[in-house]
Amino acid sequence: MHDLILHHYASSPFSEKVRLVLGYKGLVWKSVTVPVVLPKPDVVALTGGYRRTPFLQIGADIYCDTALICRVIDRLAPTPPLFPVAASGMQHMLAQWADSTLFWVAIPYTMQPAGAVHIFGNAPPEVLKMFAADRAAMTAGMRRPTVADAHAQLCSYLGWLELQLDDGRKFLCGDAACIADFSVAQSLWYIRRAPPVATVLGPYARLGEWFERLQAFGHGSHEQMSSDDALAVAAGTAAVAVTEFDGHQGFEPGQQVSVTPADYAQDPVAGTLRGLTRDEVAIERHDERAGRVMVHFPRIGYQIRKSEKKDA
Ligand SMILES: N[C@@H](CCC(=O)N[C@@H](CS)C(=O)NCC(=O)O)C(=O)O
Repeated sequence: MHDLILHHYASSPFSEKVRLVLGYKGLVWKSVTVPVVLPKPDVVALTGGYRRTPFLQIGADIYCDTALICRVIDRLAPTPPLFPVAASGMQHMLAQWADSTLFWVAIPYTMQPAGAVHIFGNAPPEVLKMFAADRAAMTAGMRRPTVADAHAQLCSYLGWLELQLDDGRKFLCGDAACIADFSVAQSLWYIRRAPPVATVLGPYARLGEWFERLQAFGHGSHEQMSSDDALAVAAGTAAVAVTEFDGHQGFEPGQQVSVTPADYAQDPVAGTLRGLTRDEVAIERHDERAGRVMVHFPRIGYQIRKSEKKDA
């Protein structure tokens, strides 16, 4: 099997979700550090325009979005399972809620001035300005909660999570960890990075113990890799052949399409449609430096549109 190459940066909560999953599975992986803000030329060479963090590279296959990345990791390393049967359908719904609703309350809450000082450390004011401008452009059109909204909503959500653990269970959906635990953990991890605002977590003792259990999984073992080397891996490898195609979704294999996140960072990725299932879409594209790559997205949260040109 080719190496698992995670493209990420240290302070990214969604990356922490995947790092913990890699730890849970006890995996060995390569770590490529990507820029926190645009421009991201080496990212775009691999993804075709998707700028969000993290993404997973396996040879010339690029997996975008942690929902898909976690499924791919679980497929490659099924033990211990990330989607235990006993955790039922609820694990998926809880994970989706945490990745969207909880995340978009945890971030604005943590980024209030008292928290931002800790998140950015000694970064000069230009860096803060650049970051704010980048994220404002990325979320244009989204109504983000004020700090007051975020604080109130966060307290409700933390109360719900505490209640979920009320019967003494070890993890959110039972006695084994599941995808929902990792999705919720990333937001709490981010809040905890800013001690003056992390006091909000204080009253939730069970949640605190649960978080320590998650943290104990660690990050597996990894080695640093340069983005140049990651590009060379893609260029020197053939993407896996995608064969599954659900012809009932109004698309045909070989069609030119674009795939775009439906929520924020709506940068379309254009390519030739190769794979389509209920859960996943795969498009093939060519880049001067990365060569032929297959870029995979989850089906949920992404819009596929036909382009004009047809593939031969
Ligand atoms: N639905 C995506 C969301 C990823 C996401 O929003 N990541 C943040 C970082 S934690 C991001 O992309 N920020 C902008 C950037 O890194 O360029 C996923 O599950 O991977």
